[in-house]
Amino acid sequence: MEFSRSSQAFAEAQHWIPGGVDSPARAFGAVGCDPLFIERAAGAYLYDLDGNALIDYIGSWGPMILGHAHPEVTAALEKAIQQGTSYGTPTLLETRLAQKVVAAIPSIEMVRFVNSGTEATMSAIRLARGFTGRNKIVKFEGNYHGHADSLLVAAGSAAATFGVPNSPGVTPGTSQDTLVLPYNNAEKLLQTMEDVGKEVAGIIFEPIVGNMGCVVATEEFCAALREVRELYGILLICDEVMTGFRVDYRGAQHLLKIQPDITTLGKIIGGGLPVGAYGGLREIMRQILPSGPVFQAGTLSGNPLAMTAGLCTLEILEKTNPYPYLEQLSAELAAGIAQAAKKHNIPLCVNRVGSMMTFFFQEGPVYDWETASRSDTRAYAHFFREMLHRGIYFPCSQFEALFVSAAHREEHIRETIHAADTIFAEMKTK
Ligand code: KE4
Repeated sequence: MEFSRSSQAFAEAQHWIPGGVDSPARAFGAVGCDPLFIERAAGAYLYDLDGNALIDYIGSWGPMILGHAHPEVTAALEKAIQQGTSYGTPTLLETRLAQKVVAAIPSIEMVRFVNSGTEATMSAIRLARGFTGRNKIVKFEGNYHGHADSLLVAAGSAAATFGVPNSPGVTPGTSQDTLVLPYNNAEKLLQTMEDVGKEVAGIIFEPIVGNMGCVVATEEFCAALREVRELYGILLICDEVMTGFRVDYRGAQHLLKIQPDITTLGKIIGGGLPVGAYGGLREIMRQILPSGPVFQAGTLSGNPLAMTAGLCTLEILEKTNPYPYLEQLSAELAAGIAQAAKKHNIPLCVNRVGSMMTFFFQEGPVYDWETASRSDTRAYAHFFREMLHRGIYFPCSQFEALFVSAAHREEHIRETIHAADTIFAEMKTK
């Protein structure tokens, strides 16, 4: 496959936009080639500037569970745009989408819409601090919650030492209020909260991690989260920006049977337009301005086009219930690629929940950042480039999840497994 027009576009973009991209995740930095510039998308396909059709397993990093340019979503947006694009006023659309989110996720009694997952998690943390009057928060290694300062923090030097900035521009003053612990380590969490639990406003976690690659919270870890919540009055902030409406219509919290105080959402609830949300128990959410003192605002929050795309997407998910189909197709993809790797003696560990999965290039198991980071990222980069040349668009990092959409069909799965098989056969000989 030829990608020269994307490379030319990338060279031009780098003159005007830092790194040539508006988000580093799409820069292909970890896979050793230029990013593709996409002209349009439909169903399971992306179409790049060079006219290549690529089977898309990113789906805009999660939102496109129905596939691209779903006719009903497109039609709803074409109708909505005739009414204008933004009013800066309340609209019924926001109430309707709020009612849908509340109906789907029992732990959410009220919800506030914002414009990104970052805004959702940033606001959720401020709310937890405002509600409890405490300053500290806890996050976990390998979990990503967007780029708010207090979340761009690496683990401190010692267990009880609070975090250190992991980006220039984040101050020690900010990061000292964030404690970073190993994910899926119940003992460490319980032990550390014994010392500092009473200072902690909230614990934010991905219930099924997408951002170190796919890793699921263990029952023991979920039990420890529930325990420290009860023992120390810490709020649980379940970050379902990626998993919300992805792994189940009722979220990962339904699968893991965990009852958070605050849930953050994004991606699918915007149907591909910029929407984030945070929601939770009424007594907590009422603390948000103007019903309460915790400040949060946004010019385009609840934008009518974004609400329309989100509403239509959730309506289609409710009406068609694609989850059994997604499970069947995703299981076939995971098993087929795992079988091909085994046949060619390529070390591969597959973690999957529903239509979200990661192929780790290692024997496994992968259950936290330390084990995920043992993956052979060079082998993954080679696999990614070879898949791309076969017209298959996988995540451009070993430490991301891939997604199957309701627009994928058996033939796409078969083509992808066959491509992986041919690549593994070549890799074995190297
Ligand atoms: P955004 O600010 O990118 O909308 O959402 C931040 C966020 C929060 N929480 C979770 C669990 C997330 O996965 C994300 C964003 N996910 C990444 C992909 N791993 C977005 C891709 C990108 O940054 O371009």
